[in-house]
Order: sequence, then structure tokens, then C-alpha cells
Amino acid sequence: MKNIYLLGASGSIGTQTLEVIENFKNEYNIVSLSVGKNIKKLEEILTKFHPEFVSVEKEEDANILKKKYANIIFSYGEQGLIDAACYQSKNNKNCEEYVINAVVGMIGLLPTIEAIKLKRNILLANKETLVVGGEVIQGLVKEYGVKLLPIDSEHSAIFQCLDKNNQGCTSKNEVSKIIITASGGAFRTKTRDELKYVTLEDALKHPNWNMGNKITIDCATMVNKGLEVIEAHYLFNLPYEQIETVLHKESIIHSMVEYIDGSVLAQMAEPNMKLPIQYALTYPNRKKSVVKKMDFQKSYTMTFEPMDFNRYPCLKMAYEAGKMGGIMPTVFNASNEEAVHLFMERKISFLDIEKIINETLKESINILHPNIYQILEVDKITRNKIRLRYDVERK
Ligand code: MN3
Repeated sequence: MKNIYLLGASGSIGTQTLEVIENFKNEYNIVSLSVGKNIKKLEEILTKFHPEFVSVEKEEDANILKKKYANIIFSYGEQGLIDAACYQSKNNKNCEEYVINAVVGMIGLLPTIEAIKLKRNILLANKETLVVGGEVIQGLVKEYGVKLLPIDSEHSAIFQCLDKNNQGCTSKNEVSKIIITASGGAFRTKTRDELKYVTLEDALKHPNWNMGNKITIDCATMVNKGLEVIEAHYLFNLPYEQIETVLHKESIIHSMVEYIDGSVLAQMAEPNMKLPIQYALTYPNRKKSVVKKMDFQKSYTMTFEPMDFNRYPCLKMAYEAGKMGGIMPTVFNASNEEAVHLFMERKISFLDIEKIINETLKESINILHPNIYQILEVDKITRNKIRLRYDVERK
């Protein structure tokens, strides 16, 4: 039995995680979970799972739920999210402990840190945690001896392609590079000129994957791939020069590892997040899954095109921010999160997102090896600056 603490249970990854766990009900015990504002979804979840602790975003929601579900402890807000990751169950004392971090955005950082300090293993779908806190997190992972396993499909693919000699963030001497594949997002057939007129609705149509809104927009800007490059840098302990990106519009190969002898290993599957979720849960074993298998009696076409950094300047900025290191990935992430909010509120255009990230990076001064307080502070300052400048109504 493994104890599961699921942060972000009502989102796209959270929902699919619960579906995977339903197939292995005797092996996983959902001890705690968190949702945001989607209380209807939470109540659906509570008909199937019986967590001891639940955190929601708003205090009002927590108060109403407390009266309705007397057997569950409810909490709320950012502290509630941390408490969900750190909840101490009264039962199952000898179980392996797994926190699944499937929240969206920077808010996933503190719960991860606190859970590692309790020696809980981390299954990470929240890429921002490593993007902003990569050094701190990897330091803690070593100090407390916990497992940090990726759920992001590209990182899961790389993890699966790394053989035993090269897995586990040790020396990567036999790896010459990792190659992260990118579908190109909703606007891959559009020119830079055509991007001037795209709408929010256009940006939310991803050709291959069904995901939450924020990440779908990040795919259209290629920011998502940028965050994944930085995430891979920290997760696999590789310099940016050894992290390549390639356009692969079919999303069949989820990423690759090239070894020093020239062998390239790729992980393939129909695009379905349940596969990386399940692999993280069952690692180092594999189990049968509901994922549709590839059928080589049919024909597949796979194409690869070199990444076009002029077409996708956000990815170029991500590499630059990553190479500068220190606080710059935090600035990159915070400026993107705020810009995406503004775009979703129809206050800026699609191309303003890259403009905002670019000018914010240029204006920021780097801090090398930032501690957690500096990370949180710079995150806040960056967001406030963008809001003051662009969000006239919220000012
Ligand atoms: Mn991904």
C-alpha cells in the first residue's frame, strides 16, 4: 500500500491520476487531497474516495464542506495546500508516502519543500516547482533521500530512456544529450504575422493533448517547452547545451536520449497522460494500463523539424533565462504566469505575452543561488510590476 497526498485533484492531471488509482484501489490510499474552486468536482471525488484531509482555495467553501462531511478535516488557502502535502494520517503508519503535485503554477513550490522535509517522495507534474526552485529542491532531495519522479510526459520519457547506469541524477557521462519533442501547439501552422490576430478561443485548441487552459496557452507560445527545458536541466542534472528541442507534431515520441556512442533511445506511445502518471506511481515496476496501444499494422508517419527559435522566441528566452540561472527562471515563470492571466482576461493580445516576458527579463537583476525567501520575493515583485503596468482595472 502506498499513501497518496494529491495536490490539484480536480485539474486535468489530478482527475486522470484518480482514474489511474481507481484501477489499483487496493494499492493506493488517498490520504489527503486539494482542489481549488471546483467544489462540484470535489464532491464527485468524495463519492469514490475517502480522504482524511481536504484543502480548498476559499475559507467559505471549507466552512460549508465541514458541516456536510463530518469525517473529513477541511482546510483552505496556501497553508491548507501545505497541510494537505504534510498531513499525518492516523492509519497506515508503515506505508510508502507519495505526494503527487499536480497544481498549476508557482503555488506548488512550498508544499513540495515541506513534504520532502517529511521524507515523502514527490511525483511531480507541477513543472514550476523545479523551474523556480530547482537548486533548493535538488539539495533537499539529496539531504532527505527521497525520490523525485517526473509526471510530465517528456520527462517521464527521458527517465524511461535513461538506463540504470544513468538514471537518478548522478553522473550522466554516457548521455550526450536529451532531445525534448514539441508538438508546436495550437498555432504551429500560423506565421508570425498571423499571430497578431489570434484570439483566446484559438489559443485554447491544442491539436494533440487535452489539458488545462494555462498549459494549453503555454504550448501555443512554446513557453511550456521552455519551462520543460529548465525542468529537465534540474531533474537530470544536465547543462543546457545538452538539452535539445525538436518539433514533432504527431506527439508519438515523447522525448529521447542520445548516448555518447550515437544510439538514440525514444519512448513512444499514443498521447495520453495516464501513462506517465501510472509509470510514476508504479516505478520501478510496470503494470497493465488503459492506454490505447500503438498498432503497427496501421501506418504511422512521424516527422521531425528543427526548432525555429525565431518563430518561438519564448523558448529562446527560456534557454537564456535558464543559462543565466539564479533567479532568472523565477522571473521568466512569474512574468509568463501574469501575462497569461492578462491574456485570459482579454486585457492583452497573444503576442503581448512574449513582449511582457522579454521586457521583464531585460529589466531584472540576477541573484545567483537564491534562497526560498528570495525566490518568493522576486516572484511577488515581478508579478506586481506587470500588474501595475498592464492591468489598469486591478491596479
Ligand atoms: Mn509536457
